[in-house]
Amino acid sequence: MQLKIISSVILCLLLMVSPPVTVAAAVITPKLQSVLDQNPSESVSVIVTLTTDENPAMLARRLGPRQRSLIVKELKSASEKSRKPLHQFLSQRNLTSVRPLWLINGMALTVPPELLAELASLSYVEAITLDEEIQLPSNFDADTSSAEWNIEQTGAPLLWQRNYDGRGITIAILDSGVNIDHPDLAGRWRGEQGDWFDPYTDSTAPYDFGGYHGTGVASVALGGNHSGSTIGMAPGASLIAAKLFRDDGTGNLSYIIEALQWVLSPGGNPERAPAVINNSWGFDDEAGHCLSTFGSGSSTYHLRTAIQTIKAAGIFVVSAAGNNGPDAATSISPANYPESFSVGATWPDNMIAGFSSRGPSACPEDFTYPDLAAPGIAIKAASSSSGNDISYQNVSGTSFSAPHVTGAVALLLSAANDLGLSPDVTEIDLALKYSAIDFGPPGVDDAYGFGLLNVANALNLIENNLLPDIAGNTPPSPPRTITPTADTIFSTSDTITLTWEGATDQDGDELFYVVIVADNPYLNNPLDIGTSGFVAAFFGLSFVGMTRSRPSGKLVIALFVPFLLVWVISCGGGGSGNNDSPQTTAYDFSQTIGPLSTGTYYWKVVANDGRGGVSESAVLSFKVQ
Ligand SMILES: [Ca+2]
Ligand SMILES: [Ca+2]
Ligand SMILES: [Ca+2]
Repeated sequence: MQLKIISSVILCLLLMVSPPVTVAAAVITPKLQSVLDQNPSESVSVIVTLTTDENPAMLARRLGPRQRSLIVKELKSASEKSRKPLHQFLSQRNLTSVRPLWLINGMALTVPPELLAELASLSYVEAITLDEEIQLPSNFDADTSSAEWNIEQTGAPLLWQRNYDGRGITIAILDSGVNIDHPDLAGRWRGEQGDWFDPYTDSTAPYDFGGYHGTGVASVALGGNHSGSTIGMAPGASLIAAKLFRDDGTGNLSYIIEALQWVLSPGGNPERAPAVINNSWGFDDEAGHCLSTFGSGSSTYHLRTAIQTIKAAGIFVVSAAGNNGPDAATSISPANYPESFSVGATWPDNMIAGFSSRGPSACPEDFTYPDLAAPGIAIKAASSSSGNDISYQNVSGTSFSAPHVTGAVALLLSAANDLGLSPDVTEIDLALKYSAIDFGPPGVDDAYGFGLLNVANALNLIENNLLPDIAGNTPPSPPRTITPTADTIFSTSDTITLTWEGATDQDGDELFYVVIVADNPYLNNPLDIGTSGFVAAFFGLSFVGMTRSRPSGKLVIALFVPFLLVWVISCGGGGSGNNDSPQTTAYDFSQTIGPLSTGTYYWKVVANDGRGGVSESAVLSFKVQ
């Protein structure tokens, strides 16, 4: 029996007091706490989030991408309402300099340390996290080999020949800024009110600074041919941009959240949201971590909520996979969120770059990492901060791989418009993956993901209705968690066996199961349940191996088994005769974990049919005393 359970989520929460469901003390994240411990008398910049009945990503999913304006309206009004008592509390203490973050139902502010405990005790405060700083990635190198090979490699010119060049599609570049007057970007700027967003200085006109990172990234997505060769994927697309970093190259999470808010509603108008956003940045210094929870010493879980909400509103999210390779499990956030489309970097000869971050993803449920590879070494890119300065640099890094995919998405959407098709974000995602050219180990792997980007092949899948049959795919039935349940109490020396009844899939798809165990009901920061101690309760039955190559991942029990049940028969008490009707507890799968320290634990099982169909069990809990 080959069971692959590779855990990469770092276990920290066991050391924390677990927040019980109903107790309303807010969480101060470990990272914030350590800052406070180091500088106990200094004011600190934080993000405060507020309790809510419906988390923003859930709200966005409920309303769906066709109701983007309503999503924005409801997020704003829900957040405004929940912020009210906090505003009051703060103004009584003369703290009025706050920035609302409706996308995550919170606000950003700088607070004196003595106020933190008081804030944390407010019943409507959900969490107080450090407003973390992030550095602009610097990916430039001095390589001077020739350039536009990279665009050719993706098959983009084949779409241009058919007049599909991204026209009518808006790309948002979230980066260091952008020089819209560079001759290769001139004419792309959409230029409506609110198309430029600079949360730091409220500058009114777009510009770039320093290494011209954003200008380079934008030029790979949609640059032109001023120098005699086309340097961008979708030269007909429109550009809008947000400046995520100050001119010194630092940025803070709260401003990134504000920029993501802007994505949903540029200039206050959700109708003008871009079709695709490019994130050539990430928490590089926390490679191998899934920054979506309170754990891992990080507070960046708000970023996950923001990205989830944008994706649910129908916006395609592309993220650079990071430059932390070649070691395994070097994924970074936000690229390693399942909602992000992550892109690794290749050489001109299609070899994966050594620096390109490798899977498996640190985030549970992120099926592949990276999703795709695209050229990322010796890329010719525009390079100037303002004005029509015709400068170029040859640059390297996954920062420049990502915009190949961003431009490809614009190309596919513009082609689809012309063809009278309207693929949604999931279909674009599938088209890119299933048309990729396989390199490295056969099938999906941890270096190339599905393979090398080929946008002409991707269009072929969309145009000829060759996408994996997602429309016709039925998600699996939910797995049914069986034991343990809320009234089960274990001791700290017990190993604990979780059992569940497998899901069924109408289409006969093989199913993968992900077991998630955490010490909080939100299942944030799942425990590392390790590679040992797995017990499958199957007797005398053979496994059918996985039929697809897939990077083994995280808390995944990647099993494909014939449907089978183990009947635990408890015979009724005494009496004559042997006709006791069996009391049955049926389960197909089990997973042994522990021992665990005292606390209440929550767990669920996710079934995935590998074709976009996912179903989740109910969440059960148990206690360890
Ligand atoms: Ca992904
Ligand atoms: Ca491969
Ligand atoms: Ca299915």
